[in-house]
Amino acid sequence: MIGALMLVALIAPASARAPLALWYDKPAADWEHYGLPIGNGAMGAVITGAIAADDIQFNEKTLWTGGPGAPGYAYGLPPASLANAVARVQEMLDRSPRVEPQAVAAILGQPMTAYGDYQTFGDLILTFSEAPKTPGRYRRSLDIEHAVAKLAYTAGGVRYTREYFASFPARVIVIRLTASRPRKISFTAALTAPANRSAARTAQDGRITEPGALKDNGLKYEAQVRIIARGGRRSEAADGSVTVTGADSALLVLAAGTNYALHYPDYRGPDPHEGVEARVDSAAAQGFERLYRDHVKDYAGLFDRVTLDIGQKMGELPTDALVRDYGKGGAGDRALEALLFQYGRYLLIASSRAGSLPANLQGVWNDSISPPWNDDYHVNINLQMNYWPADPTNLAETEAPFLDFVDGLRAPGRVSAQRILGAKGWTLFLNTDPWGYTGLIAWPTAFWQPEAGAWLASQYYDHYRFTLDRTFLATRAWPVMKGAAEVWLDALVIDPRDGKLVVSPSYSPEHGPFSASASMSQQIVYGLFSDAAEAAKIVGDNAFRERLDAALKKLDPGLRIGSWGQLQEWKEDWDDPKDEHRHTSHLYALDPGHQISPLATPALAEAARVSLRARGDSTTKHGEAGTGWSKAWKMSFWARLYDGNHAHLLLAQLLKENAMANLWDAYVGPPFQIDGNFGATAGIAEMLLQSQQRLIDILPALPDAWPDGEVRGLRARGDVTVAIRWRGGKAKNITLTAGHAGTISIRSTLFAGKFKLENAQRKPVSTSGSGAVRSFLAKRGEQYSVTAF
Ligand code: FUC
Repeated sequence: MIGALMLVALIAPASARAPLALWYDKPAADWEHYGLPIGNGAMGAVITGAIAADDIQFNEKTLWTGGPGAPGYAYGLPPASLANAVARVQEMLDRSPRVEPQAVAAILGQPMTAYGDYQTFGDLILTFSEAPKTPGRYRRSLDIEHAVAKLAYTAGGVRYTREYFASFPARVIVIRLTASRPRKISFTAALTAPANRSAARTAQDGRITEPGALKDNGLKYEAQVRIIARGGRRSEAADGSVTVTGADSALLVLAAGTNYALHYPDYRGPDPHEGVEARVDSAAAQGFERLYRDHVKDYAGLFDRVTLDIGQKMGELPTDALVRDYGKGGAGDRALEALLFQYGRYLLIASSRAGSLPANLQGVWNDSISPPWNDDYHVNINLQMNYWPADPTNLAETEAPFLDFVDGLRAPGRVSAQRILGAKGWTLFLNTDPWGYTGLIAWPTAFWQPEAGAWLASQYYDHYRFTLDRTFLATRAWPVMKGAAEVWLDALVIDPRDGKLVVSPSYSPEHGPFSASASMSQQIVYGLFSDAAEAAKIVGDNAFRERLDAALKKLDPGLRIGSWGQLQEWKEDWDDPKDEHRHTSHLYALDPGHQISPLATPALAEAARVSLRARGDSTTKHGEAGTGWSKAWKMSFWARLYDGNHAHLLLAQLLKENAMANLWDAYVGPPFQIDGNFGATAGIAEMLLQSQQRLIDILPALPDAWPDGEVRGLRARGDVTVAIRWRGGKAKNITLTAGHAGTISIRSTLFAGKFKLENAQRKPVSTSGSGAVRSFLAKRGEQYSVTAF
């Protein structure tokens, strides 16, 4: 028996299990639907995998037009104070409760001058003159457990392989070309770039160098590729290309950078030449094996923290077929759902690492010089959503660029708050770029979200809740939160209707009229003030806490139940039950806020449910109801309402309507917009574990479609790492690892029956509480396990 088991183990060791991967049996039909993204945060590339001309489009996050150096750039600031104009709109709203967005934009809007666009850096094109017309056994894949893309095909009895990865430790993109027989690698490598820059391309000693500057703003950039062939011959051409003939294998390393620096007001740093050259040289000296080992160690160190088993079975289908066939039920559907969850984590690691800009609307991947919405940072949902999965799915490190970026908004945001609102503190208004654009644009239905700073600041406090890191709270979160709160201590006005403190003018994102105190505006400010009051207590800023407490007493929290049982979107009962607009922003207090919950505020939770049902789930004939991010947000809303089946329905709709063949989220059809990916991953995490009510809520919204499963490594607020195993829809075992000492409260159906709670030494631990909620005292660093009998 033992012998037989060992034999099985030898034939099929656990590591031989097929890794989580996307794969295709043909080259990409296009970049957007079929390209496979790799990235190390700062750099990204998309692998489309043509045999004869392999076009490796690549990016570096800081290559942007616009900003300082571009004619007319002024950070979006109006030329003179807008305080009087804002007061004029407030008076209009005092007279009449609703004013059309066009009228307000005519008074407050500003031209969007020299805002800029995120740029494609260019393409590294590998031309294989001897490539076959019809290759055999073609396979293009992206292994998301190792973050390696691979292409393989057979021709003339030779198996050719191309591997591609983006190394964070080495800060380069690495490509290796191999063949099953010697001397079979022949190709030409060349760089291309769009015409909106001065590019000087040269090749020498196996190195292509392309320094240049963007015509628009003078931003300097450089790309370098080193081509190291084993065996064969190498030659350089005057056009800056490098040709390799008859080699056994070849290693290519690509690095790119600019002289951008996240530094207001100039946003310029050192010339990129030295840094780029040092990176390619150091990578080339390391060689493929070491680059690969260090990359996988770094990547897996993050990715492997969370595993999800919902009974998925990948089967033999390529990913485009899996997407096409989705909806038939069973293990194949679960395979795609589990893959989408982990793919969101993959994309976050690949597009957001310390030392660069945060993930933008397309993460780091963009093949255009004028991408949709400039591929910027929209802050009325999109940038925020990008970071929703970071803490819950155990990827806190990926928040580093987000935190650096928001820290960096304070300096320009202070000028904007003063010039536009006449207020102290910092904020921004709808969208921003890497150049500190914190002022206004003039698009009537999307230009006025002055609470954006407050929302971003709340995310800092949420990060603190997950980590309980007091140094972070005092040194990073507090200055950001305090500054964001100062704006509203200054800028709130008294509503003549009821004497409450309100935001005015205020606008429910991209929807309806301008009014005073749209629900979302009030909820965001209320949420920030309550978080900041709590934080002030911890950091000992009592004077500020008193100001916040006093304001909170008079602040309208933005929570009203209307005539048809809905949660009102505005202070007046204007909601239309037939309205299917994609934004459901008035549910902010349910998610990501925490003012509404079925346990603490059941009536408001019911009203949120009514509103959500009316808004609908899917893409409608109006076109924009079901953007990817809108569905993803609704997943989280339903999860927080404890309706796992409805959350799952939205996940299914997102997979059917918004997932492209490469699992990138489509806005509606194209364009690709990555927030839906990140939001879906966060939504799945919310279905399995929640912790917003000082309670670790186990399987709060488990859908019927996932009766049995196991998740390991999710994070709960209070610095707890959680694993859950469930059968028949009920938790059977919960493991909690406490990062801090203190009381842990858990809510689970497991407590309905007999259970035991033990520490790592299998000693019983006593619990208090009754029914579904039990508490116990945890020691720092200890692991506890709750098991159902
Ligand atoms: C917000 C959304 C839009 C789009 C844009 C990038 O303004 O309302 O739907 O996602 O961001």
